Amino acid sequence: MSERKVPGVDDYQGPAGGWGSLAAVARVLKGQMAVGRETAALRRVNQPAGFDCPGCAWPDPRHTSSFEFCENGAKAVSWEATGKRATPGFFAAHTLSELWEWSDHALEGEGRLTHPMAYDPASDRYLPTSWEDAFQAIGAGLRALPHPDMAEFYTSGRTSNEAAFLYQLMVREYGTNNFPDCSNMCHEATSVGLPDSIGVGKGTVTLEDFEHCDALFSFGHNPGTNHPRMLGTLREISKRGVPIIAVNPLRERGLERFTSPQDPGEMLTNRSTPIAQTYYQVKIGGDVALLKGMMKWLLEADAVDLAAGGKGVLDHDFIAGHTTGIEGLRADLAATRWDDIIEVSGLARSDIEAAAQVYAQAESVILCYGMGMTQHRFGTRNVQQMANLMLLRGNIGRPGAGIAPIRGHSNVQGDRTVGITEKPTQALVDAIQRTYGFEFPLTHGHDAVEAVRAIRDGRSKALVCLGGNLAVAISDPETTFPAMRKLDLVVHIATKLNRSHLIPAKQAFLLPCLGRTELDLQNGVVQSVTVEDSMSMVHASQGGLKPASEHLLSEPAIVAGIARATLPRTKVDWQGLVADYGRIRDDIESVFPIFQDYNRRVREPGGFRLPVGASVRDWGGPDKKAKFLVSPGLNEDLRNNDAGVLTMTTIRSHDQYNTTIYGFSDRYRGINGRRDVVFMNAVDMEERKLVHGDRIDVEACGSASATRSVSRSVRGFIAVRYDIPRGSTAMYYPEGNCLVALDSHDPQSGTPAYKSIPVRIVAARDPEADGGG
Ligand SMILES: Nc1nc2c(c(=O)[nH]1)N[C@H]1C(S)=C(S)[C@@H](COP(=O)(O)OP(=O)(O)OC[C@H]3O[C@@H](n4cnc5c(=O)[nH]c(N)nc54)[C@H](O)[C@@H]3O)O[C@H]1N2
Ligand SMILES: Nc1nc2c(c(=O)[nH]1)N[C@H]1C(S)=C(S)[C@@H](COP(=O)(O)OP(=O)(O)OC[C@H]3O[C@@H](n4cnc5c(=O)[nH]c(N)nc54)[C@H](O)[C@@H]3O)O[C@H]1N2
Ligand SMILES: [Mo]
Repeated sequence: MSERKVPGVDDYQGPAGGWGSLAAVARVLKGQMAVGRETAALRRVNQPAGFDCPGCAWPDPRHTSSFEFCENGAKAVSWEATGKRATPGFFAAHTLSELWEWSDHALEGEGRLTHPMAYDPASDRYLPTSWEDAFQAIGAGLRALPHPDMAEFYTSGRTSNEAAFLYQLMVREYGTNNFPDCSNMCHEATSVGLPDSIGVGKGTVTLEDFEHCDALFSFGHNPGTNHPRMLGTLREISKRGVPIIAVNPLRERGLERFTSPQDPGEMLTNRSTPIAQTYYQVKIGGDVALLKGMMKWLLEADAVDLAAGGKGVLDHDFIAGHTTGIEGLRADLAATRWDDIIEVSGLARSDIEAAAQVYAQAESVILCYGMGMTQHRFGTRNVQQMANLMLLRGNIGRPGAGIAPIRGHSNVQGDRTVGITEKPTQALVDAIQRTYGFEFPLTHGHDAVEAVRAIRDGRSKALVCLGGNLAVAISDPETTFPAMRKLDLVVHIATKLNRSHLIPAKQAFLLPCLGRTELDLQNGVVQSVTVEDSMSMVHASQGGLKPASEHLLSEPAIVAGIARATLPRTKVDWQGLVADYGRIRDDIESVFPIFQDYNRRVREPGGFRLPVGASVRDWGGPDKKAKFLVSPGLNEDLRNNDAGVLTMTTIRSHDQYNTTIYGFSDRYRGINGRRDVVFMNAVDMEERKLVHGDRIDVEACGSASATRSVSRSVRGFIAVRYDIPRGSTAMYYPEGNCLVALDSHDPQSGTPAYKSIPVRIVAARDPEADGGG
């Protein structure tokens, strides 16, 4: 095939990290008009007395190391600490309809919000208002609803434990459990899948375990972009000679080789450290087939070894003493045919067996995974089969071994721990009753998809968002955007302007809050908040910068303001709690006893670890056993019998943080200055008579397009020939969200199937049409 030069598409040959990382940070800082604020901020990231990096939830080496350089963190911090401001003057100059035409990048690029604003339908603009007027109007709006279940309370995962706790308290006293949450779109398959199998919906490892593992499996996550500090850990593991096995349809550079900006030797000589020893380019959605293939081999090898008088390949003592359900798993694996495993995974039998061998030979294995496993219609089943694999050799609950879901937002795990859940337990009802003297219903509320459905159907009339960009993050904008316009009341608590804020209801409020980097003073006393990372470590975070505007309030103060105005007969001393966050922590401790001695322990360097039963082989439940869980089949719904159908996954570029688009490059994938790309396999392109750089249309089909008569398509993007398995294709999130029907989600966890969308790709009907960008 003659290779055409496509503007902005190159073959990136370098490692992850290295000088490119430093250059990229310099660019972002420049773009954000550095005024010294960012650099001051960067020195305080993840220091014992600094703030928690808002970039990701990867833990810090005891939170005491000197500043660990991370491109992702540097971007997140400078994006928040920017010198730019979206002032009332800015809002006076632009109607919302006008702003709607702006790109997501341009909207957030206006900088930090400075004043509480209220929507004025007559002029289609946000106008400044006072905090007290805003609170009163919001309170009146919420009280006017016929039933509390007609309001939705969304949380995004940057919210601190203190703010999240107050928020769930307010919502429960108000009377609903409608807690749509960003984790419903993220690791919900973990929160739902793992408790049934190991008794807890969290990871079981600590950072120390990575120093002792003998093999590491990485399924469906991209640390080079999304958790760059993890590359340091992977690099140490690789240097110890420990095999790292990557399972990912795309060859992600961060999983291949890394030059540590921390290592002057590597930086000066341009050397890099190889990461993955073996890279399995599984087909999208083929992971369960691979996992079942590995387990099938392990059972067979075990039988052979036992017959020869050996002690077997499985950990029989562990299985007998700690688990139930192995017989069901055996039967399921016996019924699973190699031919199907090979077809669905797209991998050779010898490769699958080799992976199983590495697993079997390692004394202690850690398995990490991310969105490539959870965001499928079978996300929960994926999670449970990974747990099965780990249980077969007792790889959970001992040093150097365990399962490690890699969380996204820096406090998404903590928010759940302190009560942001649509499925409250009787224990929570009792604890709140005991602490505050009010009761709330046990009935389940709405998760993210259910909340949008309720809004679509007119069952919910108000939406309050503590951060995030729900309308853009969730699937199906064609349903979501118009539905949200029909609301009576919308409240956004945010740092920067985004598209969700441009969908006004009858009444809409945009309330600007302090960010992590900023000094939070209450009654003249500096406050700190706390967060929980991916490994259940809780630690304090204290911002030091002068707030972006004198009109900002902290998230806890805003929540308390809304609560006071909404709940005239409240049982909670909102003002007292906000005056001293230590008191909020005392209350968290009284509602959640696992936070025992919270205020003292969080002051210790590095904070403390919350108990995780499975880490010490306490599996909970009446029988105190971990469970092998069977899910028959290999997710055949992904075997596109219909000729011509490809499976699309949606991924993050290197220059974005979820819906925040920092820039238009995706350095490690060779993309520069554009986002209108679809990564395709060369044979799939040939079959469609496409060449590299051709304009294409992508149309969702089958279950993704679901029943509604909406055509789900993306037009005029370009086809990029890429190293990805046949039948699999990828594009960026959120550009791809319009391809996912709201009803296309994992039935167990509700997680939208963002990563397995059946699509057809054809040459663009209008080849001159410009793709989005
Ligand atoms: N810089 C930056 N950092 C971030 C974020 C960000 O947007 N930008 N987001 C934060 C958040 S909220 C989250 S949840 C995390 C997300 O971090 P990741 O979990 O790394 O998220 P994704 O970019 O969605 O990438 C998922 C990976 O899964 C692979 N994949 C796709 N489909 C499949 C599949 O079927 N099987 C397998 N095995 N792999 C598959 C993709 O190729 C990709 O490498 O990162 C957090 N950190
Ligand atoms: N197709 C597709 N869709 C996806 C995904 C995917 O992989 N593919 N991933 C999903 C995942 S994993 C997630 S987590 C969701 C993310 O969904 P969200 O969490 O809703 O989205 P974010 O883009 O992280 O939110 C960004 C906004 O948060 C606000 N913000 C930033 N910092 C703060 C703060 O400190 N306080 C407050 N109050 N506001 C703040 C800013 O206004 C910013 O515009 O998207 C999901 N959607
Ligand atoms: Mo996430």
